Amino acid sequence: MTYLEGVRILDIGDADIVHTDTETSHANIETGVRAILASGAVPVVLGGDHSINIPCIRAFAGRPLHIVQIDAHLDFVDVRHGVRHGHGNPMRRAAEQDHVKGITALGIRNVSSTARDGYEAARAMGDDILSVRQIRKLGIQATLARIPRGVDYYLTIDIDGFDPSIAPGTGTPSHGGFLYYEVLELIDGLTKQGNVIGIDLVEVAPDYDHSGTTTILAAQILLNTIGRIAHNRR
Ligand SMILES: [Mn+2]
Repeated sequence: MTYLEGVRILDIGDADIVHTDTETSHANIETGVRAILASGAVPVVLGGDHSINIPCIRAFAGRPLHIVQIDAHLDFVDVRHGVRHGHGNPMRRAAEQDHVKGITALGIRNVSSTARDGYEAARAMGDDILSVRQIRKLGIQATLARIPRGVDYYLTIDIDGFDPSIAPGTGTPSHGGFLYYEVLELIDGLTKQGNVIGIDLVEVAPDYDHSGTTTILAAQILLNTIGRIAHNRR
């Protein structure tokens, strides 16, 4: 346990991942996130692929929240090749949960994880979807204004939401992504207009980036997110 500017930080270590057994792995993640929530702390969960969001959101059952997703891909696939709990499915699984009151998907672009019917389902289930280009036209403040205020947010950051020029270390890079300050300013605004009660950051694949810049970006955005949560907390 360490203290950073009055913030108590607990590290519960890695969830036990049983390779080839997604369901057991997810159950182990959910147990860990529930333990963090029971302690009164804000879970900050590092992936792993985006499927780890599924047990994280389950762990918040009974706590109404709005999901803010930073991602190149919509991840709203219902079932593909029999897979319901893979990294293309998390937002669909989230939207099915009673405690998830809405989803704002930011940065969605290019060839996606999700086909047309998935986009239609996402919109029908209340997903607000904005591309990087739409956000640049709107500006950060107008983008933030589309997100419900004064509620609890769960922030899920897929590193591929960033541009591959600054985050090449990921499995499905997609050009035309966010730059650092765009995401930081979105997160800064979010922590001022409501409470961020949980975070995951996913899809960092260090082996694909021998320069290490992707992991530094991930650490930088997380450190600054945690700092803003602590600073702007209500
Ligand atoms: Mn994703």
